[in-house]
Amino acid sequence: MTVMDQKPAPGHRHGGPQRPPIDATPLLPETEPFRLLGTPDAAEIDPALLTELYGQLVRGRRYNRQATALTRQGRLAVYPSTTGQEACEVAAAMALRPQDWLFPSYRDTLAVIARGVDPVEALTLLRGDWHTGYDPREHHVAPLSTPLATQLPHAVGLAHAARLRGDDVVALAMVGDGGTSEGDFHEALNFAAVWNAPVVFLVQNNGFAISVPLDKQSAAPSLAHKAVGYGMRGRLVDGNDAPAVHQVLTEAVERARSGGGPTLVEAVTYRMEAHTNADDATRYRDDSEVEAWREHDPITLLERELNGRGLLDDTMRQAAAEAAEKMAADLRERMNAEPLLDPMDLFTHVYAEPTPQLREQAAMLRAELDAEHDGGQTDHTEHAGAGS
Ligand SMILES: Cc1ncc(C[n+]2csc(CCOP(=O)(O)OP(=O)(O)O)c2C)c(N)n1
Ligand SMILES: [Mg+2]
Repeated sequence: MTVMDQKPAPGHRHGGPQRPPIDATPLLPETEPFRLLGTPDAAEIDPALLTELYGQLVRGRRYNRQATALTRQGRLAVYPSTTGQEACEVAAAMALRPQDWLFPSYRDTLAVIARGVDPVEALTLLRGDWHTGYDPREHHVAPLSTPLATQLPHAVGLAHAARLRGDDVVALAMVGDGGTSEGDFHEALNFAAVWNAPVVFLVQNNGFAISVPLDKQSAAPSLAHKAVGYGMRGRLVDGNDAPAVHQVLTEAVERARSGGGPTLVEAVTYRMEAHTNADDATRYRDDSEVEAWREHDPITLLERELNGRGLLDDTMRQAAAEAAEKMAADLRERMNAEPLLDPMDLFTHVYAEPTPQLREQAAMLRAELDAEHDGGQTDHTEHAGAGS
């Protein structure tokens, strides 16, 4: 007998009604990205929130520029810029409470520092100095994840565990449009919905996965529509409208907190720069497309609103620019200092029990370093148990 010949189990979906039909309509995302700026509803936004967002966006843009400059100066190995995506980064961090957790991708350094992580420590991985430069437990920020979408099941696991323990914790996981094609995306969303886990997924649809444009990545009506197949609410928001992203994420986070389950938010934005400093975007996209998006820049949109409400004068503009400049100067100075590194640290904290291969490699490296230092000016012997 083959599987096809077997009778369906009682209660199996194909063997009879298992549960009442679910109306998918409330799960469906907006047909047009949700916006606040430039709409009558903008008048309702708290002025304090607008000015806070403005300061953070200006600081974020400056951070992006400084980090990119550091790659050119050989001080940073790689930097995936979020120029043009600052609204998503900042709003993600601001929607969370201190006890919540952020699960960032490699592109989300800005969200990480907006959450309170030291701007230099946030770059340690991208400098190639250490696996993660900050203690994830200090600010409840998971390591920047380079393997696409692997941070998503981690976020679901943490959120589910917190719920089982009765802890008031929401996890917000960030991923790119390309990351939504990964198996981990599917597994994370499926478990999140089945378990009703307090987790929010933020997809920053910046149009590209390196050189692959969205229309070659997905045939879905929108990436937010993917939520419906898992039985989860989908939301579509203009990712360059900072107060709109802030509102949608805050609603999703608070919904998760109150037991309302997970949400998938797609923020439509644009990657203004190349994938990283190691990429040449002119090989696969037209400059005119980039120019068109300049009209929809998150800082310009916010400035328009602030000006319209008389909330942004020259003094405030200057204060925001000066605060950003101070942060950049500090970043420059500290990133230009030679880091004190022990190459043997490569093997530390990789495995609790190092494999025989790792032990062998560690011994080789130690021998090379000792030889280089002419008989061992640097003592690496303390790392004999490398990997532990
Ligand atoms: C599992 C895995 N496969 C492939 C890669 C190589 N890779 C790095 S970035 C990237 C594109 C990701 O695009 P997207 O998810 O849209 O994020 P963005 O870079 O636009 O923020 C790819 C394929 C990787 N890091 N991990
Ligand atoms: Mg992308």
